[in-house]
Amino acid sequence: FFFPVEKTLAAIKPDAMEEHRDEIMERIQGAGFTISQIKETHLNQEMAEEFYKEHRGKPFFDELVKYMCRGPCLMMILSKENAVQEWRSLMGPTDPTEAHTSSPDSLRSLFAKSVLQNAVHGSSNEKHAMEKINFIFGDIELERANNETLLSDDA
Ligand code: DGI
Repeated sequence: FFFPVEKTLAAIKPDAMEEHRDEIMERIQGAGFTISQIKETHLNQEMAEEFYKEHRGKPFFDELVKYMCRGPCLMMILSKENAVQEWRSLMGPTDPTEAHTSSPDSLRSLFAKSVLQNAVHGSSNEKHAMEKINFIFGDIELERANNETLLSDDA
């Protein structure tokens, strides 16, 4: 059988980066994800607003943006069969109090401090995954395309 590999965008949020980065990375690899791309990104306000544009206008939007800009995030493209859903279940529910009861082994149960400071991010569907991968890693794809153009120009 052939199982198509899916990609999702995952992020370790600034406070968790400082406190739990290595442990979170070990759990990601232990769960069978391939880390296809990885980089540290310190979002500025404009980027964080774009990253979470679906939540613009909600009461927690401003504090969410501020939290995401507090320091660098670790941005990753994770690959696996059914990666979007698999990464969501490894993260656990948005609110850690819910995570503690429904999925005690999840990353948010283990590492989130509150519903806002919840340690990790993951795209909620394949469309968002594509959009956020392009937003965060688009420059890498562009670089590659430019290099290929340069190479074929040389030939
Ligand atoms: O996809 P999730 O990160 O699990 O959750 P989401 O897309 O609904 O919300 C995005 C982020 O916004 C979430 O990780 C933390 C924050 N957030 C969501 N709901 C609340 C919230 N922050 C506060 N303070 N209160 C909320 O009800």
